[in-house]
Amino acid sequence: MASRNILLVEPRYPTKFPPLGLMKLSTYHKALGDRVHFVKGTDKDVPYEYWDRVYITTLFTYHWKITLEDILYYKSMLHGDTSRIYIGGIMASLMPDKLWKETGISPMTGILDKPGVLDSDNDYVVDNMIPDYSLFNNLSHHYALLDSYFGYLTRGCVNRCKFCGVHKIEPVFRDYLGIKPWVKLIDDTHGPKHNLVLFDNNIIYSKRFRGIIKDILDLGFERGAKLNNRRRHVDFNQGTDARLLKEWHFKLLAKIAINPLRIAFDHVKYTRIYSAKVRLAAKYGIQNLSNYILYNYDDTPQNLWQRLKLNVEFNSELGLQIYSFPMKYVPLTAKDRTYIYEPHWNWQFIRGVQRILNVTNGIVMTGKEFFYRAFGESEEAFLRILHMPERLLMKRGRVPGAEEQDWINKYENLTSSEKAELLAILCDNRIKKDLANAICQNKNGQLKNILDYYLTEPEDPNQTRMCDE
Ligand code: B12
Ligand code: SF4
Repeated sequence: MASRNILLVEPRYPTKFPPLGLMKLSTYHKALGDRVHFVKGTDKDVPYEYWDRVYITTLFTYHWKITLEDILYYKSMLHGDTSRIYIGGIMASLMPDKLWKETGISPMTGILDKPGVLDSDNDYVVDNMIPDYSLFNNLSHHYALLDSYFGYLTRGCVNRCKFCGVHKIEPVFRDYLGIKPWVKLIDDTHGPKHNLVLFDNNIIYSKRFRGIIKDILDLGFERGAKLNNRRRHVDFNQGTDARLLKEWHFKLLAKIAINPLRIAFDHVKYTRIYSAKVRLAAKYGIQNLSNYILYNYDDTPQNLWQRLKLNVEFNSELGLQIYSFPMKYVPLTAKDRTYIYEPHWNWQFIRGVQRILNVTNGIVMTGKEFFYRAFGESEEAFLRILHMPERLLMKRGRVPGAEEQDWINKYENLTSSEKAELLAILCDNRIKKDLANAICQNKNGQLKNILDYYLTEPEDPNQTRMCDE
C-alpha cells in the first residue's frame, strides 16, 4: 500500500499528560510506512495538505464544547468527507450518540484491542503498540510524563461504581498484561525512561498482583532505585482501593519505588478502613502517600474537612507525607463542570474550595499549620470560610485583619435562617449587578450590611450598591 498522510489531533482542551491513544496510533501508522503529523487543536498549515486520515482523540466529557468545535473544524477542512475522520478516546466512548448527533461522525468506542479494526491488511493491535515518544519533538506544547513509561498493567475493572465510566471504556477486565517486552521495546526505540506511571483502574483487584510486582522489580524499579543518579518512581496514578488492600499488598508495595502511594478515600464512611490502611503503609515504611478525595458527591463540606483533617493528623502522628487531592465530582456525561450536589453543596461553597485550592495547585499541603489556616480549625470555621467573600477568603492572614474580623462579627451575628438566606442570595446572584439589585430589594439590615462585602471595591462605580444614594 502506498504511504499515507496521517493527521493526529488532540483538541485544544488543557491537559498535562500526552495523548497516549494517539501516540499508539502514531507507532501503528509509522510501522505501516505512513507519514504521521500531530497537532494540538487547529493549525494554520494543516488545511493546505491532503490527509488520508484525520484521527481526533477525546478526553474529559466536560471539555465537550472545545472538543466539538475542533471536530467540526476538521470536518469542514475535509469538506464534510467524514469517511476520513476517526474519533475515539474517552469522551467518544462515554457519549458516542451525542457526538454522532452533533457531528454526523460515528465515533469508535472503547480501546483498539483487536487486529484489523483500522485496516484489514495487517495484524497489528493498536493497543499493544508502544507510544511514539518522538511525536511531539517539534512541538512548543509541553507534556508531562515524556520521561516515563506510562500505560497499563491491567485493563478494565470488575466493579461498576455509579460515578465511574471504566466499564464503558474498557469493558473487559484483564488482570495481567505483562509489560516487560513493552518496556524493552520502548528502551530500544526511544531510550530508557525514568519513571513508571500506571493508569490501571483497579490494580489491587488483579489476581496476579505478585507477578506484577515481580515485573516491576525486574525492570529496575526496586525501592530506592536510581537512574543517572536520580531516584526513580512508580506511580499507580488512579489510586489503590483501600477496601481491597491487605497487609501482604503493603509488604510487596514497599519493595518497589512507589512514590507516592495513592489511596482513594471516596467517602467519609470509609474512614475506618482508610485509616487502617494508612497505618499499614506507615508500618512498611511507605511514607509518601497521596489521596484522592472525591467531594460534591454524596457528601457535605464537613465530610470533606473531616477527611482532609484526618490526613494532616496522620502526617504528624505517623511522620508521613500524605498529600490530599480533593477532586470535585462531575457526572459521567456532563458537558461542563458546573454540576453541584445540592443541597449540601452550592455554588458559593464549591467556588470557595476551589479558591483555597488554587493557592496550592489543587493539593492540600501536608502540614497542620497550613491546613488549619487554609481550611479552618473546625468544621464550623470551614463553613464560615466558605461563606466568605472571595477577596477576604484569599487574603486571610494568621490573625484576622480589621476587615476580616468585621466580616466575621457580622456573619456570627446572623441567625441560621439569615445565613441560609445569605447563601441563597449569593448563589442566585452571581453577577455583581444582580447582587446589587438583590441587596437593594432586601429589607433585612443585618443581611444588607454583610452583603455589601460581596460587591467588589467601591471605587468601581458599576459594582457598588446604588440604591443608598
Ligand atoms: C489517566 C487518567 C487521568 C489523568 C489525566 C489523563 C490525561 N490524559 O490527561 C489524571 C490522573 C490527571 C486524571 C484526572 C481526572 N480524571 Co481521569 N482518568 C484517567 C484514565 C485512567 C485514563 C485516561 C487516559 O488518558 N487514557 C489514555 C487513553 C486515551 O489511551 P489508551 O487507552 O491507550 O487509548 C485507547 C482508546 O482510548 C482509543 N483511543 C484513544 N484516542 C483515540 C483516538 C481515535 C481516533 C481512536 C479511533 C481511538 C482512540 O484507542 C486507544 C488504543 O486502544 C481514565 C479511566 C480510563 N480507564 O480510561 C480516567 C477518566 C478519564 N478520568 C475521569 C475523571 C472524572 C477525572 C477527574 C475529573 C477526577 C475528578 N473528579 O477530579 C480528574 C480531572 C483532572 C483535571 N484535568 O482537572 C473520568 C472521566 C469522566 C468524564 N466525565 O469525562 C474517567 C473516565 C474515569 C472515571 N472514573 O470514569 N485522570
Ligand atoms: S472500583 Fe474504581 S475503576 Fe472500578 S468501577 Fe469503581 S471507581 Fe471505577
